[in-house]
Order: sequence, then structure tokens, then C-alpha cells
Amino acid sequence: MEKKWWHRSTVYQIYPRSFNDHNGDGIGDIPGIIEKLDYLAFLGIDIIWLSPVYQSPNDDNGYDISDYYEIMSDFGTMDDMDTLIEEARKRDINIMMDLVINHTSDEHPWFIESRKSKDNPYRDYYVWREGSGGPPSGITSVFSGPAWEYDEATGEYYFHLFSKKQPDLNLHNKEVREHLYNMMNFWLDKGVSGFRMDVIDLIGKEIDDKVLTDGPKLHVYLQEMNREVLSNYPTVTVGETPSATPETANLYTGEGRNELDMVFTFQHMSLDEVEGKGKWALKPLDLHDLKQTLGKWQTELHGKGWNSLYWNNHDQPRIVSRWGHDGKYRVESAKMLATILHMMQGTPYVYQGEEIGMTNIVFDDIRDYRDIETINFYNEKVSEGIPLGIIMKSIHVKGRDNARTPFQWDSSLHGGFTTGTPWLEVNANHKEINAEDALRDEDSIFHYYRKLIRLRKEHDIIVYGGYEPILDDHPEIFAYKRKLGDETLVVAANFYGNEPELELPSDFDGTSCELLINNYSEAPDRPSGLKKLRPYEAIVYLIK
Ligand code: TEU
Ligand code: CA
Repeated sequence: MEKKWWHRSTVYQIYPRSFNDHNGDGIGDIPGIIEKLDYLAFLGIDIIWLSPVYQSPNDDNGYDISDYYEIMSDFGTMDDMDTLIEEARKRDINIMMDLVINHTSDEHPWFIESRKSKDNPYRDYYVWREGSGGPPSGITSVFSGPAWEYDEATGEYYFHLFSKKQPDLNLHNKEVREHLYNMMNFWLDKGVSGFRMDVIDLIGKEIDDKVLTDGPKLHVYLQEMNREVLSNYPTVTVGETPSATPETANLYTGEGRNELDMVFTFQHMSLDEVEGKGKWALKPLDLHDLKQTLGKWQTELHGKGWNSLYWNNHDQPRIVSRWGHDGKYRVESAKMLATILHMMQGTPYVYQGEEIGMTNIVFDDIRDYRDIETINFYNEKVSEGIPLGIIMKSIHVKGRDNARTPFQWDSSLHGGFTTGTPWLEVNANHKEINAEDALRDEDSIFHYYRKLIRLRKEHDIIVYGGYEPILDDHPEIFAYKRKLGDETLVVAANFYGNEPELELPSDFDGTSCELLINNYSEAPDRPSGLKKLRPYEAIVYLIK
């Protein structure tokens, strides 16, 4: 497989609204990001994935774009954006823009035109259908309720898989695709390095056949986009593909396919929900499922496609609260989870705050939440008569605002995020969990992430080694080895708070045996010396 620079890179995701507020209006902004570039460079990341900064009425925090060529005024100006690109470049950091082309805002000029009349030149830019005594079909929105909205002006319905202020574009229209390619060229010409493509698995949808993801034209359009845009620049791209399986991941990312560089799997993210019932139906994680799922992506993409590795993003709860222990073992478990992920093959993504072990938020009052998905879910369930306790429990565990509370920079008021009133409350635990303290403490989660990021740069085996599970049936331990040439990497992690015994084969001891990283201060210097794992212990050996 051809080697690429981003094979050994780590991506850092910034959710601009919650990262750093420069002007004190309570909303994070681009000048705020610029201020923190040195922090990111010190962490060692190579790429920033910037969640949308385009002009938007903010129904879905920027994922509803009304102008692809302007910067949201809350975030700053195009000059600020140019400065960000330039300042990042000085630090060898690439910027990956969020590309949201499955839908626009209903305030985008195309949609304003499109809804005017059935023969408007922009009519076909979106998906319009006649009703049949109600919505044209039973498809529901990801954000609750029907995916169809009736529009008075022409008496037809338009399709929106997300909020009704996010009408779906009709990518089957060649003109639409050409506009989008021009827009992508505009950003690449400015010096951004690529795109994270929002729900890109939807762009080939065939509504009338009820096909949403993986439509027959999906890969045709991606290859066209690659030909028209991506192949003309040295880009790095990642597709957000909730429907992807290892098989389709190889279609998107396989060598010679000329589509995308990598995609995000969602298969591990749905392991703690009741199958078929959606994200809010809670179920405890079974470690076997996680090992099996992540392992399958490791082996099935090896030598063919390329993985993205992530625990967190702006849509998911905080991993240390989700599958770690956000009380007594917060530090150990955050490091353990990071170890499992960062020693795998693929490009790791760190979501802002993950590197200091930020945790979920619990608001008792729905009015403290800002996320449209959460609020719509709440209203729908209340109207169905579901008890409040059950609704709030799901929100506390899975709500997207868990990941969106402002970054905790220090222990001062509002965690140093803003001098004003934050748009979403800062977690009160910023007094104990914040970047300032983390930077000062050499044993912090932050310094551990720094080391993991550096190890990937130093060791080919982390980047290209083959993957084999070990102790696969163990109910509490997640362990695997990687192999490259005559090197073996052994990774062992205790996923829980007990102290399970284990025995690793002595042929792992090799002639030279290096303890690469671990999250407890004292540890045996070779695998055969490891007799048990302490709570949430993780350890990695390199054997030659
Ligand atoms: O998310 C797409 C997506 O698949 C969502 O269903 C996601 O799984 C959900 O938010 C989980 O609760 C992308 C963006 O990441 C998200 O922030 C946007 O709201 C959405 O697209 C619409 O643009
Ligand atoms: Ca601001």
C-alpha cells in the first residue's frame, strides 16, 4: 500500500462554538482558535478538523449553511479565517474543513428561490414531492418527526433528513454538484488541506425507492468529485459514513478507487444502544462486542483501505464518562481508552477536551440544553407521555451537549473559556479538570496523549503493523498484538476497575523488550512479568 503522510498524523477536532472565546460574547471564535494554536502544536497534532464555520442561522450549530463562501459572524471574518490557515501552516498544522453538502439551511438563497414556485430554476436543487393526504412517505427525521415538511407556497413537501431548517439538496442535479465542486475549489485555493464530509453516505439517496444511504450513484459521485476537485490538490479527506461496513469502507478508501482517504465507522458507537431502537435506547456495553467490532475493522481494512480511529466527536458523549470511569479512575481510564485506540492502525482523531479527560454534563432542566436533537427528542417523548426521569436519563447519557460544553482552559470563572456568559454552561468540574493544570502535571492525560501522538510518528509498527487479538474471550481485558517485520507490539488494557490476572505468552519477551507506554508508574519490564492488571491499567511493549 502506498504510504501517505496522514498515515502517521493525528487529527484534532475543534467545535468552534465551544473552543475559545476571544471577544467575550460567550461564543468561541476563530481568533480564539488562533490563540490556542501553540497549545495544539505542543500536543503534537498535524491536522485540525474544523466543524463548520460558514454563515449559518445556527439551527444545528453551523451544520445548516446559508452561505458556503462567508464566515459566520459569531466566529469572525474571512480575514480571521485566512489568518488561521496561515498561522496553522507556520506550525505545520493542516486545516480540514467540514463539508456539509447533503443539505443547506432553508435560508440559503438556493432554497429561498426553490420554494417560490414549481418552475423556479432552483426548484430541482432540493427534493420536492406531492403529498398524498399527508407526507409523501413515512421516512422520519434523525431529529424526530417526519422528514417531510409541507410548504404553503406551492402546496408540496420538501425532504429534510435532519431539521426542517436543513432541506436536503438534490445531488442528482448536475448543476448542484458543479456548484459544490466550485465551492470546494474555493476553499482548497485558500490553502485548506481537505474536508471532513458530513453524512456523505447519503448523497446518492433515491427517495422514492426509500434508499437513503449507499444509493446506486454514491460512488459514482464521489469518483466524480475526486476527479473534478480532490485529485487536483494534495488533499486529505474523511467521510462521515454512519452506514459504513468494512466492505463499503474499502469501496470508499481502497487503493485505486479514487474516492476518499478514510471514513468514520459508527459500528462501535452503536454498541451501547438497543439494536434498531436508535441512540436513546440505552444498553450496557459488552466488551466482547467492542473487541470484535474494532478488531474486524482492523483486519478487514489492513493493506486495502484506511481506518479512522475515534472515541469522541461533537455528536457523541464523552468517552471517559461513557466507557471509562469518570470518578475515581478518571485519569487511569482516560489513558487506558486512549492507549487501546492509538495503538491501532488508522488515523486517530482527538476531540477537543478529550486530551484533558473532560466528562459528560448533567443538567436537570431541559432549558439548559441547546442541542436541537436533544430538545426535539425531549418534546416528542414528553408528548408521548414517557416519564421525565427516563427521558432525562437518556439525555444525560447520550445527549450531544455532553461533548459541547465549553473547553475547560483553567480553574477560573467559566473555565477561562469566556469573560462573558457562555452560550452553553461550562461544566462545574473545570476547577479540577482543566488544561492549565494538565500542562503543569507531567502525569496528566494531556501529556499521555502527547506521548501517544509522538509514538505513532516514531514507530512504523504502530502505523503499518498487522493486527491480531489476544485473550479474545477475556471478559475484562482488551489486548492485541501488532506485527511488522521482526517486531511485535503487545497492547494489554484492563477495561474495568477489578484486578484480573493474565498470562501473556513468554515468546513475547524477545531479545529486546521495551516498555513503550503505561498508565501506572511502576510496571514489569517484560510481558511475562505481567501477572495481573490494576484498575484500568494499560501497557504497551515493543519486542524485537
Ligand atoms: O451527523 C450525522 C449523523 O449521522 C447524526 O445522525 C449523528 O449520528 C447524530 O447527531 C447522533 O446523535 C452530522 C453532524 O456530525 C451532526 O452534528 C449534524 O447534526 C448532522 O450531520 C446534520 O448535518
Ligand atoms: Ca466570541
